[in-house]
Amino acid sequence: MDQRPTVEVCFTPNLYPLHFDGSDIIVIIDVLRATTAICAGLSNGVKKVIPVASVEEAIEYRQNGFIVAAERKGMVVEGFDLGNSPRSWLNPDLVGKTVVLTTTNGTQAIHVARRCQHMIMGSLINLDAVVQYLRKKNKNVMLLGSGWKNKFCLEDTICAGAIAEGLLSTGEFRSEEDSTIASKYLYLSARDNYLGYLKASSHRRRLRDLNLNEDIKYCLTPNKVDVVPIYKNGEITL
Ligand code: 3SL
Repeated sequence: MDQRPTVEVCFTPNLYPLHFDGSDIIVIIDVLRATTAICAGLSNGVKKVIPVASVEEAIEYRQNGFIVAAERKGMVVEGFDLGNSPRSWLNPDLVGKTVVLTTTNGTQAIHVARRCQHMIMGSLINLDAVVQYLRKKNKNVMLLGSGWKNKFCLEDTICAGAIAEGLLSTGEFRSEEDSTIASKYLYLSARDNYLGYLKASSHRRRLRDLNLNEDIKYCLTPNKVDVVPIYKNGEITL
């Protein structure tokens, strides 16, 4: 029997119960833009991130004096300090601070998987760091795309495919699911030009319409940072 650990892809949070079979490590992926913002912020000195699923919870934290980032429909929710533009998370004022975060999809995916044994944040900007981390752990991995309101999305799937390919190409991991094969092939056709490949994708169009092209470029640039954010007891730290 093949004893190698598995790496599998789950496209969206609502499919999580169907795919979850006790995988040891869950990698949450929200390339545009939640997990990218978390990686950018923590690598820039943010102390910890507290992800919350609802704006109501975020309001409670704000009332208790926390810095709170809240995004809905791609925009900063009125009355909040910041949203999930990764570039705004590079602000030196955030160094050493705790930031509470709620977003349309990324923090929902974290919420869905919150009871797993071990959860980390993946994106294109920390791609190689995640692959190295998972190789060292040598455990069964599930790559969970955040999607858009539980619909399939291309950029998270491509990132999942990149991580899967990084592990499978070592020969140390195996996969059985068609979702993993599909993600891998999407990644292989996109890897030479993520920006061009994703030109017509729904999320890229949505953010472009909000004049967030610079964010898109940032999020689609692989290996800008060398960190692996880890979720434990409701908090994300390095
Ligand atoms: O859902 C999320 O986590 C987002 O990052 C959505 S958006 O990029 O702000 O549209």
